[in-house]
Amino acid sequence: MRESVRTTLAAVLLAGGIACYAQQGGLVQNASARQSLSLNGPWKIIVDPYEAGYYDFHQHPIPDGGLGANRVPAGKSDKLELTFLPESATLQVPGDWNTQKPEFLWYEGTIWYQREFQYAKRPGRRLFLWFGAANYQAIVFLNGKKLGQHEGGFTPFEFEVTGAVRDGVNAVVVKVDDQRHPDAVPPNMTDWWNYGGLTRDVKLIDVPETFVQDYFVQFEKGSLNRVAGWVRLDGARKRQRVVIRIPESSASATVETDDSGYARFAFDANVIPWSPENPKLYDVRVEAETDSVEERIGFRTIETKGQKILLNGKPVFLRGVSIHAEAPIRAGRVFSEGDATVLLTWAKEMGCNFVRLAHYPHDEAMTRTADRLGLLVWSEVPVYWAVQWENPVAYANAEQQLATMIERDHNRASVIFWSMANETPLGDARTRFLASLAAKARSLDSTRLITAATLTHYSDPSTIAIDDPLGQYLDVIGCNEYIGWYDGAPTKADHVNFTTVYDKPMAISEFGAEAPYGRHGDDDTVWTEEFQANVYRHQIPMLQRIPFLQGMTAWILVDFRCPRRPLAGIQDYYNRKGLFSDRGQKKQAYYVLRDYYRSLAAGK
Ligand code: GCB
Repeated sequence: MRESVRTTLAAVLLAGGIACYAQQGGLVQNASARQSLSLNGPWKIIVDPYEAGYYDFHQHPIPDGGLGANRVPAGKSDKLELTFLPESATLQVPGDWNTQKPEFLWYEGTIWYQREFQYAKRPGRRLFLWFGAANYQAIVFLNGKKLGQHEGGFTPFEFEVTGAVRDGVNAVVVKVDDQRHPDAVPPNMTDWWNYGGLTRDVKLIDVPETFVQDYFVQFEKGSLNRVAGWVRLDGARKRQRVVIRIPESSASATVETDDSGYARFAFDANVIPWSPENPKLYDVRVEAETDSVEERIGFRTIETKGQKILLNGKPVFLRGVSIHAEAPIRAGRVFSEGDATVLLTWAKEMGCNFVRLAHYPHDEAMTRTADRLGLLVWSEVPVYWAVQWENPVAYANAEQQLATMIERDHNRASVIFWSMANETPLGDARTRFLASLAAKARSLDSTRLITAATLTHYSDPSTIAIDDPLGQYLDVIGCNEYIGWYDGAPTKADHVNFTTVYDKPMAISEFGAEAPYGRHGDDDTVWTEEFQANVYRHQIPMLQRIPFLQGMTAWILVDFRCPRRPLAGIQDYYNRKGLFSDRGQKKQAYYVLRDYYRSLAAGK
């Protein structure tokens, strides 16, 4: 039964994981650089709203895995119903199901995916079946055997399948279930579309028996000429000599890994620091005796000093915008470099040096493209609104997603913030939960800043007081405020000031107003472009008055689908706070913000 699956998950997550669960810590780093067989393309599907392919009529799991067994009729009298046939419908992977067939737009539940692949195994190689993301729960089978399962819609997971892959034809079956649950992360209620499916790349990664499983390469904290980090090997030959090399700067270090395959390194390197103005990336090679891997990495430092944020030792003001992982024009979840380039180029052209990737880890293409284009990134886990703060299952799940987000992107220069949460209600249990997440993030990565988007409140009618107790666990305090939209008229901003109890920088992580593109009226008429632009015009002087403000991310770059937004003829199930429409048209507010960001960039 569903509940028993979820309870087992809790037990396993709390116990630190066992083999049957997808490997989430210790994933193959830099998966895109690895030799692999892409499993993207058309997969057969079976829509299964009752989960009849997994549970029998009394709701016990079917012993052989049901559809996961991938059986074919044994002969003409076999009454097999649970089987994929040549007539089965197909869906493209990667891709959400909602935008691939009109009848799936609102679907929430289970869809089974199946595809075959040919493989010629090579001795001495290890194989990993890798998923960029599946929203929300995936149960994975290979050649009729259950490999395990994974929960969390936005982070990669993998299974080692060295022994399970056959020479010749193989079949993968995945049950993907995107039903929402109150104990999940995110919980039931969100302000975005619950796009289901195998939403990111799927591949079979092939690595040597002992391989470079992970590495972290960055400036040593506080230094602009020393590179430091670590490397970890996985496999039988844990002790090896490993060279970390930056050929362009003729810098390298040679280390010996220990019995666990781990070694730290630090070496001088004459490299140009990465910044939005000069997003310089270097080829970095990690060469072990049995394996080597290469990727482009930028070097920069990020820290706070009092109420300032310092990038490469110098104060930086974050001119930002929030972005949902929703592709404009084609619609649907972002999954490619093309999607990422469109969104991030629009942000860059607007004068941004910063983006908030709301409200969950986006496809790796986004952070890699941000590295390339020169955009600083706020990266976030979907600890959103009303999570079950006292529930250890929810905590374990959130921590797992956080750890995997950090693990996947810890070599991205663009990423400067790990965000723990968005708009969570005040309360001791919530603060304990988030403090613990923040401690976990710091233990995994001491080089980046910890933040969260908090809710604001007034200490008197014209003063917003920044005093959320969560602030003590953060480096930068994110604040969402909607003066002019949920909070009064646009002109209210003319009289509001901010105070803080923290000697820390603050970033306004959301502000904005809603208007469909092309809807016009005067400045006081809601749902018009003029009203939205007016909100921005009154926000900017208010934000300029906040001495401890070090950045802002307007809500939001592009209109996005949202089931909570039914208003006919205006929202039509879109959140219309975009500066661009979902068709890529610029609204008036776009120009207000662009002009402000350009003047900031010009130092005015
Ligand atoms: C918020 C949420 C964001 C919503 C936005 C809105 O405060 O953080 O997820 O989409 O407001 O448009 O209401």
